[in-house]
Amino acid sequence: MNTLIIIPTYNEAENIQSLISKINSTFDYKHHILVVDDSSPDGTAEIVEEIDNSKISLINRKNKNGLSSAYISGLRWGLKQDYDFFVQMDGDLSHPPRYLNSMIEAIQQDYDFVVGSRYKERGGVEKWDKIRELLSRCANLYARTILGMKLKDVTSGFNIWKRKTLEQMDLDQINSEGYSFQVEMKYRANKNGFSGCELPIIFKGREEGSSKMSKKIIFEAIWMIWWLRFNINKK
Ligand SMILES: Nc1nc2c(ncn2[C@@H]2O[C@H](COP(=O)(O)OP(=O)(O)OP(=O)(O)O)[C@@H](O)[C@H]2O)c(=O)[nH]1
Ligand SMILES: [Mg+2]
Repeated sequence: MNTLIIIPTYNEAENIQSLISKINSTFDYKHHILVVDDSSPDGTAEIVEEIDNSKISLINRKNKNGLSSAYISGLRWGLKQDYDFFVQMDGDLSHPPRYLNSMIEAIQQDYDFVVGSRYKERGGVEKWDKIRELLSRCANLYARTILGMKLKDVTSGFNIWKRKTLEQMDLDQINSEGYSFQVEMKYRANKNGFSGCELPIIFKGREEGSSKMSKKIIFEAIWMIWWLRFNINKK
C-alpha cells in the first residue's frame, strides 16, 4: 500500500517545511509527498528542492494556474505510477497531518473516498473569526442544498481518493479552476455511484502567509454549483 500526498502551493514558504516534517513524523504508512508549486515568488519551490529527502517530489509550473489544475497535474502524475491512495491537503497547515492515519485506515474499509470534515459532529474550526466561519458554513450549505449532497463538508480540501475511484472519474471533464474543484470532485464521485466517508477534523485557520481566495474564485464557485447541478449526470 503506497500513498501519494499532493500539496498545491502558492507562496507557502513559511509553512511548507513545517508541514512536510509533521507529515513525515506522524503518518505511519508508506507515502510520498508531491508539491505542486506555481513558481511562487516567495521561493516555496526552492525550499522543497533543498529538502534532502527521497520521499518528496516537486512539480514546478511556470504560471499561477489555479488550485484545480494544480491538483489535476498532481493526480495525473501519481496515476502514472503505482500509488493506491491519493491525499489532497492544503500547504498552509490548516489540515493537521495527525488525522492522516485514521483517514487512510478508513478508506481501506471499502470507501471510495474519505473526507476530513469540519462540519460533521466533533469536527470544527480553530483560529477563524466568526465571519469567516459563517461564510464557510453558508458556502457549504449553498452547495449541499443545490446539489442535494449528503456529505456534511462538501467544500473540504482534506480528502483521500482511491486509485479505482479516480480512474473511473474523467479528470479531463473537470470544469472548475479554483476552489469549487473540491465540490466538483465529490459531486462527480457521487454521480458515479462512489461513496465517501467523513471523519471529523479540527481545521486550523492559517497563521502564516496569505490567502489566495479572490473575488474571481468566489464568483466561480457560486455559478459553478449551478453549472454542476444542470450539466453533470455521470463522470
Ligand atoms: N499551485 C497552486 N496552489 C494554490 C493556488 N491557489 C491556492 N493554492 C494553494 O492551495 C491551498 C489552499 O489555498 P489557501 O490560500 O489556503 O485558501 P484558503 O484555505 O481558502 O484560504 P486561507 O484562509 O488563507 O487559508 C494552499 O496550499 C495554497 O497555497 C494556485 O493557483 N496554484
Ligand atoms: Mg488555507
